[in-house]
Amino acid sequence: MFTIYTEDHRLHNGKEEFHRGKMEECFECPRRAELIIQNIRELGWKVDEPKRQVDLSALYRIHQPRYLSFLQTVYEQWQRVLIREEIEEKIDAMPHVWSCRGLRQIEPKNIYGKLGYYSFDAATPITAGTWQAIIAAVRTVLTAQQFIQSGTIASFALTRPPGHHAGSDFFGGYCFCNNAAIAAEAFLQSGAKRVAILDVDYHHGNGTQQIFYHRNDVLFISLHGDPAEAYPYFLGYRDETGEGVGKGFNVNYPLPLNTDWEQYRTSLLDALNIIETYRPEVLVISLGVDTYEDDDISDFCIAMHEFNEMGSLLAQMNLPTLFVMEGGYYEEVGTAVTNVLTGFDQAKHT
Ligand code: SP5
Ligand code: ZN
Repeated sequence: MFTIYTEDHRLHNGKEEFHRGKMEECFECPRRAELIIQNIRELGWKVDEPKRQVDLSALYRIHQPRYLSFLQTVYEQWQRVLIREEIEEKIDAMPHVWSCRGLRQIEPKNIYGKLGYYSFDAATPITAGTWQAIIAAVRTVLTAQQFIQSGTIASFALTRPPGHHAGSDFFGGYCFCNNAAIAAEAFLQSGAKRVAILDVDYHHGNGTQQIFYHRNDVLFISLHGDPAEAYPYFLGYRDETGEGVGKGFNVNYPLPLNTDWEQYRTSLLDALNIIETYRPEVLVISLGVDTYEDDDISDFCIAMHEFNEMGSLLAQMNLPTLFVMEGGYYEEVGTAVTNVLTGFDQAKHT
């Protein structure tokens, strides 16, 4: 499968995240993408760099301008605070306070206040090169999108940082800009009338849902750990079906802990039926492989070889398909990804 990749993802290099009551080494690290590209290179697939001159207007349609300016400048502001407070250690920017029920939603001037205002967790550190990596990921997904637009049947955007937890004006869950949503918007900009996004990451795509909740030109379907039990907890229930003209165009499959492939497959087939009825012109897959049985932060039980069948079921939709990398936190992450993509390719050729 034709892959778009750039080493610029390495510029986003968080040190620690808040996990189980203390700071632990980041799960979302450059090594993840390196493991994946290594597997892809071993298979001899064509790999291109993202195009430099790609049109970024879809990025500005999906995310609020003031949120994007915040992302672009936050690390400089953070650095100034560290210098003023005479801290020499290079510390990543990270929120520690949030607004909740009963509190106000006003953007504070203070950097700690701003970090909390634009985020929902303390697992998504911002480093010196984070903004550059974010833009590199957006260029990556938009380059892959362009290839599909011009007739390539499928492509894989090896994006890092991932995107599906990022909303129009918030970051979290290792995500800053919603690569899959930006690609969907770009398809619409270039003439598509209906786009479907299917999110198979273990975690609910809360950002993607928020972005398209009031719209009917993007159908969003997510299969994920039940929010009553699983991160990100505060969205992803079955009764969230969209609002206004978006009613019926958001579909959630909250699944119990320890869901295995047989159970997963049943919901996936149901989701694929809904997509078929919607008749989209393109399919965007938020490809998280953290549903694997040995993933370090998730609780599903999909075996490595079962990812091939996932890919072949997706191919049976017979749609131009853009795969966008999301989660997956274990040594064999590259094998899981190439199993999905190989399953897809093989089904296409038979
Ligand atoms: C893109 C993506 O996959 N983001 C996921 C972010 C999850 N971060 C918090 C993980 C909390 C893990 N809880 C441990 C439960 C292990 N049974
Ligand atoms: Zn995930």
